[in-house]
Amino acid sequence: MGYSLEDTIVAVATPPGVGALGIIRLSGEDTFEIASKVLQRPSGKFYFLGDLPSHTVHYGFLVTPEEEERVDEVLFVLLKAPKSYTSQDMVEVTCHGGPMVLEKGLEAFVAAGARLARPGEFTLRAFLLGRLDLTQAEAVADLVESVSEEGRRAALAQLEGRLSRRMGDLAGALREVLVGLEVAIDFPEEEVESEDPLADRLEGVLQGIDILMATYREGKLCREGVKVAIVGLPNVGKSSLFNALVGEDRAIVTAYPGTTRDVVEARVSVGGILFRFMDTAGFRESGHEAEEEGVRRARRCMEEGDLVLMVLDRSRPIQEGDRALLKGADEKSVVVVNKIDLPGAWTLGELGGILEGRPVFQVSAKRGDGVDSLREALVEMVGKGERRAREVPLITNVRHYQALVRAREALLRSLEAWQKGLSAEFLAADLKEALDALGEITGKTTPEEVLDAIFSRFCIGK
Ligand SMILES: Nc1nc2c(ncn2[C@@H]2O[C@H](COP(=O)(O)OP(=O)(O)OP(=O)(O)O)[C@@H](O)[C@H]2O)c(=O)[nH]1
Ligand SMILES: [Mg+2]
Repeated sequence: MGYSLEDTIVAVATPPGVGALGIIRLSGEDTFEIASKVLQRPSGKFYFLGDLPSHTVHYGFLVTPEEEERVDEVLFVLLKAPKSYTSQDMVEVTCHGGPMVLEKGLEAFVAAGARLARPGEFTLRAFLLGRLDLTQAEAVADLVESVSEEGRRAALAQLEGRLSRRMGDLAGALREVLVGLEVAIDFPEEEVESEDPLADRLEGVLQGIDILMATYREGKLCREGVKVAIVGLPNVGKSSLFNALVGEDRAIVTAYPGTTRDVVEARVSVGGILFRFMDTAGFRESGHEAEEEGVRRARRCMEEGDLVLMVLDRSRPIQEGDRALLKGADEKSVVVVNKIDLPGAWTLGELGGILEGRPVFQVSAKRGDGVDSLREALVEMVGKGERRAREVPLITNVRHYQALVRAREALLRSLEAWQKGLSAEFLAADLKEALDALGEITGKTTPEEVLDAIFSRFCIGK
């Protein structure tokens, strides 16, 4: 991605397809000049946008620049630099939302001298011109893509700069320590700061980083939704449970083992949290190619799940396969004993130590008994509430998390160097590395490839 800010870019900012309205936006130094070749007053005279006051709405026609053929009847807003999304001169034209209108409108702007924008290029400009830092730019994409109430809230908080401020505080504290050290390096004969304040300050920053890192699991779940894999042997009632949890007849249920093969996903919002329930193929060796692939997918789904519902059938004796599954249970596993409406073939007591304190729910997926409590327990397990009291911004993004990990490691090294009595140069090098890692989060020191990867994720027009 080139970082040219000079040319004027244009894109349709609304989704493709038919809609009531469609918006074409432009940004760049020549925005007003270009738009003045395309936007006409109802009288047929061209507007001269440079003379219009900023942040005002105007009515007219979008025309082709040469033939002056009318393309659409429009309203447009002009935003003069620096008070715009990109902080350049911008125009946003509201057209009727049909693909033909928008395509022809876009062509008119290109014929008048604009260039088609690349994905994320408007937001990239806002970042390069310093109106947004990188966490805020990423929050724009997260906000647009947010799939749950919690995800939207976290993205907006990040867009408003809560994470940026936190990072600024941490970096500021580190920089102070570094300045002190540099003085010690340049003037070795002067009294070096006594041990405690420096170690204390480093510990303080470390603690700040730890607090942020602790929010990552929850942050990630807010942003991406909670993946709940439903697994177990064939015919135990996984698809029935899936349908009951989703509240819809989505997956095929039959009395024949081996019914489900593909992973079936359904998204449901419960208590502001997005759950992504995944129904999977029952674990067994069938010798049947499609089913075995289904089982491989089920295993992958179980590994990737944030929560795993291990389903057992209480109406038939426990199988070796059930035991094997339960032995693999870990802190993300929940045991679901199904078909409690039928006479039981075994009791929980018989499973003994195998459950190792894992939560167990007894349900009848067919009749719906116990399904609501299971759903509520899942919300509980994702664990919200705690954080709100603390008012700590959420880390929702793996890139931020990994940078925090690196900053933390560098800080631990510098602390160790200090305790070993190594010279100030050693400490300073590690501290600089920690600062760089923090700077990558906000975009101060982010390598170009990383920026490319971030902005290419955006849609065109954003
Ligand atoms: N009585 C009773 N029958 C159930 C219950 N849950 C599921 N079943 C029945 O058990 C059979 C299998 O149900 P499915 O939901 O298809 O089971 P599955 O685990 O998805 O099976 P596969 O996809 O083959 O692995 C069907 O005949 C269901 O009607 C239940 O709670 N009570
Ligand atoms: Mg099934």
